[in-house]
Amino acid sequence: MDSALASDQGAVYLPQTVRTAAKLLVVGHFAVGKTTFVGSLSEIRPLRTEETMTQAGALIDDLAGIEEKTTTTVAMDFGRLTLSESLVLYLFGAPGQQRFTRMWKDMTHGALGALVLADTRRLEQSFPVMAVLEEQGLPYAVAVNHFEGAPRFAETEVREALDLLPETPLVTCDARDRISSTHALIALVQYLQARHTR
Ligand SMILES: Nc1nc2c(ncn2[C@@H]2O[C@H](COP(=O)(O)OP(=O)(O)OP(=O)(O)O)[C@@H](O)[C@H]2O)c(=O)[nH]1
Ligand SMILES: [Mg+2]
Repeated sequence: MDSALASDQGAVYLPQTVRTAAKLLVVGHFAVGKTTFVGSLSEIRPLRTEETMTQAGALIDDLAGIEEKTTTTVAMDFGRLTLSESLVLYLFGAPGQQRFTRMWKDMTHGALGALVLADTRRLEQSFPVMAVLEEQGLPYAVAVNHFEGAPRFAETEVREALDLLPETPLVTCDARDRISSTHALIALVQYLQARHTR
């Protein structure tokens, strides 16, 4: 399936028809695929703040299953996606290491909502992330970023394991794939719109 996003018209500049700009966060625990997700979706060259991970972090950062990962986000990712003629999304990717939690708490200011990326191999690591969003009163949807070899669970099992409210959207995505990532983001946007109009 090919997409028909406004951004496909190829412009780096925003169309004059854009009336609404929304700030959305892409959050999740360490190495869940946030930078990959923002990079897949952004129509402009994404801003990244990757730094090489040091041996000092080896005991803290759990790299099981993602041994090829050598860098980590130390401030934020930033990207832009024009979703329709009138709506542009500004995507802010959070850093995943726990020592940066305070920093991304500040990133919630002015955001309309957040997409929480989760990994079925370490679902429990999503709890502190969702706790911050709840503390900040920021609505969120959850997208399971599927890694090869990661267990696949039924939606009800994941909902239960993450203790999600019935209204919280839960989708699956591949953060490396633009179309799949777009669908995950649309689930969040639709949820936010429904909350807004209710
Ligand atoms: N197989 C698979 N690999 C992925 C997927 N998404 C990301 N990766 C890989 O997983 C690793 C981690 O991705 P990042 O995008 O850096 O993760 P992050 O959440 O931004 O990491 P931190 O900023 O360090 O917390 C990279 O090597 C990606 O290539 C996915 O959907 N499937
Ligand atoms: Mg990152």
